[in-house]
Amino acid sequence: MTSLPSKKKMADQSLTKFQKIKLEYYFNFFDADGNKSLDMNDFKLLMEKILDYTSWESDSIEGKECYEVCHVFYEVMTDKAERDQAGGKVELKVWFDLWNKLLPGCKGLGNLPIWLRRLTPTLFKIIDYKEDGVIDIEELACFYQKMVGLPEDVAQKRAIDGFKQMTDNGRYNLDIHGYEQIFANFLIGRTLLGPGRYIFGCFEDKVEPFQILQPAVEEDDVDTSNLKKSAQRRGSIDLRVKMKYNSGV
Ligand SMILES: [Ca+2]
Ligand SMILES: [Ca+2]
Repeated sequence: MTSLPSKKKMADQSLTKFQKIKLEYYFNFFDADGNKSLDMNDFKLLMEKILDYTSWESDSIEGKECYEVCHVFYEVMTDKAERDQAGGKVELKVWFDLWNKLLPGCKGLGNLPIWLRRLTPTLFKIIDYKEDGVIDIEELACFYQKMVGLPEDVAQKRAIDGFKQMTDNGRYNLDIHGYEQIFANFLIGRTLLGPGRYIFGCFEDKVEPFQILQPAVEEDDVDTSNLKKSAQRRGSIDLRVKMKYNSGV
């Protein structure tokens, strides 16, 4: 006679639609071939993409660490799917079910299992390609464009907006400690509020589908003479973002 209320209470803690939108972007990051299912082929493709983006050698400390963290992630996820689901496919439902179990009562990344917790500092290192221990606006824009796949002009504008939110208008450095807190907000935040929606730079595309985006800086306005080698490898995005940020766009 008294079992129904507890079931209702559990349902109230299930993922909100905003959390599902955010978590789908996280899923898409790992779904390197884009077929809406995670498997070891995605792991191989993602590692190639990361090494190409970061210029880490596969046998470097960073490359090996990234390989190990990501490999464990894919292994655990596929093992879970083997155990819990017929066919063993890690599709979005499995992903949402996982977070539905983990997030109720979760206060921060420290409450997550280690194989998920270790992904966050790995992501931070990938974004921080200048290796100075803080993420800057140029790095964020590069990540949005090259690793998330946003169009260049969208990536630049989103990085400017996101950086302001994630640093409280530049008041704080976006170091690993700040990034982990924002990542926790990305996972745990049940509403639109908070800087966590900028982790993958994409959230606004879903909640504001008719948003008019700022036009990209014209090619003629960009002085590319001082671009360093690393910026050239990533395209001219660094300099363009800096110009837009400085001009207050
Ligand atoms: Ca896939
Ligand atoms: Ca940096």
